Amino acid sequence: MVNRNLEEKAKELRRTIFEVICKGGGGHIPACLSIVEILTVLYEKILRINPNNPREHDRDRFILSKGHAGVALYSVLADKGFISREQLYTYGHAGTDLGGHPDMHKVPGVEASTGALGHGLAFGLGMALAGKMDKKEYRVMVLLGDGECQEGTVWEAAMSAPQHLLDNFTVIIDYNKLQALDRLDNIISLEPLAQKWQSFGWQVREVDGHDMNQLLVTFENLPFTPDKPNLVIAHTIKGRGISFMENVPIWHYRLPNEEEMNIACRELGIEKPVLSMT
Ligand SMILES: Cc1ncc(C[n+]2csc(CCOP(=O)(O)OP(=O)(O)O)c2C)c(N)n1
Ligand SMILES: [Mg+2]
Repeated sequence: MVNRNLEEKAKELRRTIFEVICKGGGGHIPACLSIVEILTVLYEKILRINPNNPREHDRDRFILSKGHAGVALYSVLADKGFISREQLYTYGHAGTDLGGHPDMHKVPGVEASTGALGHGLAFGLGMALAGKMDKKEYRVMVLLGDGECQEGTVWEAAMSAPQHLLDNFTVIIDYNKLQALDRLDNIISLEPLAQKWQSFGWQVREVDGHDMNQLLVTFENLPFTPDKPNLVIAHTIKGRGISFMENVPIWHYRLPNEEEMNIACRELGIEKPVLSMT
């Protein structure tokens, strides 16, 4: 069962993401808000990682393939102690190592440099395959955007993983039904999504991606079946937690104005961020 601590963590993560992006002067708020519960459960309960030794050989690997939500990853890495709170708030300011897209060579805990969509799955597949070949116990998890699934590379890697019997490999799709500026269904629909992956040889589960009980039970039951890679389709709401951003495409790029910031802060239960000029 999810305890209050986990609920608090998720609430805190939402607040931090909003604050860091507003203070940094840019970023993708709704893309970050749709994965808050997924990241909270993974980093609090599932991933075997060590902030004191981020490159420990036998660690689990998590790849945020939808790298434009990098601030969500930075925020959780700061909470776990991979980076400091001070460093987190350098985001968007001159000289920072925390770019708009995460860089594995600059930020401890970032396993793959992502942002050009469509590469995280193949990257993770290689890690999972290496783990199997080396007879290691570590698991690899990759979080994809649903719009990202329109990239051809996703399907090449999706075809390959079952061939290698990679039950140590888990993909999570953040199925918020929106890509940059429209609904997926108006551009290229993914449906029938679960059946597509099943037919490629994956074990598929569908969950409410904001329900941490469901997420926890699902991740605790990995692997779903021996010798098969795992797919979790997480139904989410882009912009979850800020009413006027939820499911509204234009917020993919926008930053709130004064009035919108007041409303968002009220809903998140925080003070209005002090914006600095750098
Ligand atoms: C290869 C590539 N093409 C285009 C972009 C520009 N881009 C950034 S975010 C985004 C939308 C992605 O949608 P989705 O994967 O559903 O992520 P969400 O914003 O819903 O989290 C696009 C097209 C990119 N980063 N990489
Ligand atoms: Mg999306």
